Amino acid sequence: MSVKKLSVPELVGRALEGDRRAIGRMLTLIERGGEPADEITDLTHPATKGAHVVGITGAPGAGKSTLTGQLIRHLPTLGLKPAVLAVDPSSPLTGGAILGDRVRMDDVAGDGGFIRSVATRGYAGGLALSVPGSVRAFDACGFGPVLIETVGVGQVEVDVAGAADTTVVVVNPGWGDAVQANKAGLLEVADVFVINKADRDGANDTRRDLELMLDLSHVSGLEDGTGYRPPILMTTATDGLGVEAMWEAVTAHQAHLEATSALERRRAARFRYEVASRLTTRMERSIARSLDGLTPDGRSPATVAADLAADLLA
Ligand SMILES: Nc1nc2c(ncn2[C@@H]2O[C@H](COP(=O)(O)OP(=O)(O)OP(=O)(O)O)[C@@H](O)[C@H]2O)c(=O)[nH]1
Ligand SMILES: [Mg+2]
Repeated sequence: MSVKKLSVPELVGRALEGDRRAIGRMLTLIERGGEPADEITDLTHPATKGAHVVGITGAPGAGKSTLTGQLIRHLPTLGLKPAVLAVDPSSPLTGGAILGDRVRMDDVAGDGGFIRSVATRGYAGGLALSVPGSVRAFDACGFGPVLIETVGVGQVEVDVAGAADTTVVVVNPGWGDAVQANKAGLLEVADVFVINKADRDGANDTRRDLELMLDLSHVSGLEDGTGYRPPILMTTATDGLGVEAMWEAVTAHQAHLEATSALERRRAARFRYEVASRLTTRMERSIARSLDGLTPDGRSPATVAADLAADLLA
């Protein structure tokens, strides 16, 4: 039977048993939002196991997908079952021409992992709900870590960085790249820096720039008073060089979070952010409904707004 014909509880039941088509369908419903997505949230929430969530972000073309592709190969050798959420990838995973679509991307993950790409277009604001929803679904289905690839610019980044336990910021060698990352606000969210394309000239200059900026700025880990300083790793993602060490740095950050109460704090903040996003969505819908067909009736706009607000919050 097609998974499309299943009720939401049946679908989630199958997904939790590991049925890949059911998982894919469940993710589609989460991305669409609305009542089925809320129902899935209620059903998957009790099954979560606290998977480590790792954001991989950086400028377009920095090599995020290539790095993610290497991790997808490396992590199963450590006994892990990774899932990837690629948010609006403009280039296919691993950067090669072989991976044109989702089905073939999924082949790369093999039976051990799962790769999902989400378009940001047409989902204005929706990512704030669909990203945590998808992460929760992967976690409930036994995947971990969950890797989220996203281009580090604008609101998408804000929504996604908030969803991760550990954020990896990918920069490239070359004059000014670290400065650009700083300008884009990426320094503050970085828990681990990766200078990818280390096969190119200037990797050591970039490392020096980053060290200098870390000395001068208030980066996330130093900020929380635990004395954590984001390490700087070098990788050549196309050859897989440095990828194991990069993962060790990510794991070390996770251990740091667990040893301090930082993990709990981050997850509590993430929970609040998701609740706030859900509240905003509900409020916006209610507001749209009460504005529908509203016409001037002699009362001032301030009075109309106050009266509507009283109704909405009643
Ligand atoms: N020389 C070199 N090229 C690399 C390396 N890693 C990635 N590339 C190449 O850089 C290009 C971009 O790589 P992607 O992995 O698609 O980069 P991305 O950050 O995912 O890009 P977007 O998703 O478009 O933002 C591809 O042509 C890769 O083959 C590396 O370590 N060295
Ligand atoms: Mg990419």
